[in-house]
Amino acid sequence: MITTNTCETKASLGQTAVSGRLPVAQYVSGILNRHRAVVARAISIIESDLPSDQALAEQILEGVLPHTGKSRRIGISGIPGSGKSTFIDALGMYLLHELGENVAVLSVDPSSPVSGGSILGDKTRMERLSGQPDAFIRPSPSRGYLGGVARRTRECILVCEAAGYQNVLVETIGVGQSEIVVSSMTDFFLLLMIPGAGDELQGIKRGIIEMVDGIVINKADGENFRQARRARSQYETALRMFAPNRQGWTAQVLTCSALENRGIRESWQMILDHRAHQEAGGHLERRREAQALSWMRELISSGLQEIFQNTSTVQERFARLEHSVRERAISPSRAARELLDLYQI
Ligand SMILES: Nc1nc2c(ncn2[C@@H]2O[C@H](COP(=O)(O)OP(=O)(O)O)[C@@H](O)[C@H]2O)c(=O)[nH]1
Ligand SMILES: [Mg+2]
Repeated sequence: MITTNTCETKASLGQTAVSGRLPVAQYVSGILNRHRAVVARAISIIESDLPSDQALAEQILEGVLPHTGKSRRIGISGIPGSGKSTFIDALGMYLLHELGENVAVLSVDPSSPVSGGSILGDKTRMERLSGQPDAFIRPSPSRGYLGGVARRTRECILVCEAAGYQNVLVETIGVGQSEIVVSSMTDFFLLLMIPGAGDELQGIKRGIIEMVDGIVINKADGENFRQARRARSQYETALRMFAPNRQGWTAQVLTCSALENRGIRESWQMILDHRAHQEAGGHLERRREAQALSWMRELISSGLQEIFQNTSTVQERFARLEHSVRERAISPSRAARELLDLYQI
């Protein structure tokens, strides 16, 4: 036996709590058999910064890669408090109990209090879903990389996919850049909004809208109901100013109340409609191909940067050149050139 329940609890507390490592094959088979504790431990290894774990993570990923690609990858973004966790809780329950599907949730939310790698706020707000055997919920500390999206989220998606989760939902806080990152790793990018919070704040004017596949205005209940309806028609008008995106899809706008469980079915239908559109036009494959290639390029750039910064000659000169740039004794481009030349030698 590979795991016990306590093992899963430990794994969900983050890398520091994971003691010992299994052989690669056991991670791979555990993942493929949807052994939740093993999935959780594999994700901890992927998120780990230890060099020895990085090699193991790569091997695990290589092992599961042939079994990836079958899930619906859905990014859900919105400002803190817009109801993302509540929405995911309701949507997850709908997927499980109305459609008989399963779901994995990767939640990256730097605004939530983090304790030992788990995010307390989200645990409590996905109360119903977190108790379900067919739901896997994994909060991740963001580590401040790329506007709040955990660096390894992409790889975690692959692990969940290999584990046979039909739907992988990625919750992320909307702080500008994170939307770009999440939309670059998902098939459908949903922006959850609330009435009356201001367009600017919610990303409407920052070019985010061009990446959005759908908008859902949440909290359309109580005294917010009318305002939500009004917001919906305003966003619909605003969206008409944009041509359909490259895939020929025009983002839709819906309203819902995650709290009262209304509009969840419709939101899911929008995602399914988009999926059908993507599949009919061969867009899904192209989108994923483009995503994989840009991911590779991104890894090359960050890898090169790491090698560069770890080069001893560069390290020796870096501070001095920074000082000179600050003093305007040397131009930034000249300083950069000197450092790059050092690296090339
Ligand atoms: N009235 C109302 N409140 C909601 C709704 N969805 C979420 N909330 C509340 O909004 C607050 C923030 O929700 P949460 O899901 O944590 O938002 P997140 O930060 O985007 O994940 C909580 O107090 C929720 O109970 C909704 O549909 N209607
Ligand atoms: Mg949340």
